[in-house]
Amino acid sequence: MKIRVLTIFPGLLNSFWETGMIRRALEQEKISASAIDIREYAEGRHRVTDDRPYGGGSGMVMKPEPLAGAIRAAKKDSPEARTVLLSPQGRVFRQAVAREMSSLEALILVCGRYEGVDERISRELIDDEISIGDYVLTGGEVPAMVVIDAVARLLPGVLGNDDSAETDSFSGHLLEHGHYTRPREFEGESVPEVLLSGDHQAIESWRREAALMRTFLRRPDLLANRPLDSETLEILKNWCRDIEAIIRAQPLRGADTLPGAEPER
Ligand code: 9D3
Repeated sequence: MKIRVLTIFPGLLNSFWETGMIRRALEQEKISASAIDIREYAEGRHRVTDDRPYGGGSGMVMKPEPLAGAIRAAKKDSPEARTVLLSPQGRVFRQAVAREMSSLEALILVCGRYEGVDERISRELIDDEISIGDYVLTGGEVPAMVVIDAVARLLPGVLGNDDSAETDSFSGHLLEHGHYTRPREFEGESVPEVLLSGDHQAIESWRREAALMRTFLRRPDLLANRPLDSETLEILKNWCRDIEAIIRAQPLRGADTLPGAEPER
């Protein structure tokens, strides 16, 4: 996959290209990627890329001409590319969007700065607009790195293990169980016994239940409106039974009203 990032701060991506999975993917030519300085397409001695908004107001807008020049040059270099603008107005980036993008031959990522880009750019030269979530950033460069990171790890041969991208937690729509490594005891806390048992079936059941409990407590939205497999339903029903047993075992007025209870504060 060929990736071009158009930005007025190409240096922001230097350590990104030089580190970890992206570095290896570049070295192994699973991807080709680089940042292009939009300023190189700006005219005049000062190569200005922003201007004041028509109609007034605070903040600046990215001028259309340098952006159009940079996008057209990138498109000429990879005519098959999808051109994506990173902007707070875009559709929200999710794993499904990453999966969809991972099948593209080429990707041009346009990073906005200031208040945004001139609307005529998004109308004419942009195929898709992406936001990484509902919080305010200062520009599209960090979102571009988020997109590249999520997409590149899905490409065949980029992660060491070819199928680990698919077995990862989001593919199953659950959070993962906790992970443990040596030592067996760390600052008074032990590793769950079952993980040391060598009983692979018991370990597998424990992990499923731990993942489901963590998801239920932290991200119940991931469980709602989703078809659950019979094994998951069985675990949920067992929790229900346990919770009902606890509730039924309560005296009618609750332990806090029994003689000897702590007075309420
Ligand atoms: C404070 C400025 N805001 C006015 C209420 C609008 C605004 C303009 C430009 C907010 C953020 C930005 C810069 N952000 C991006 O370019 C951006 C972004 C983001 O801020 N959040 C999540 N995803 C993205 S993708 C690009």
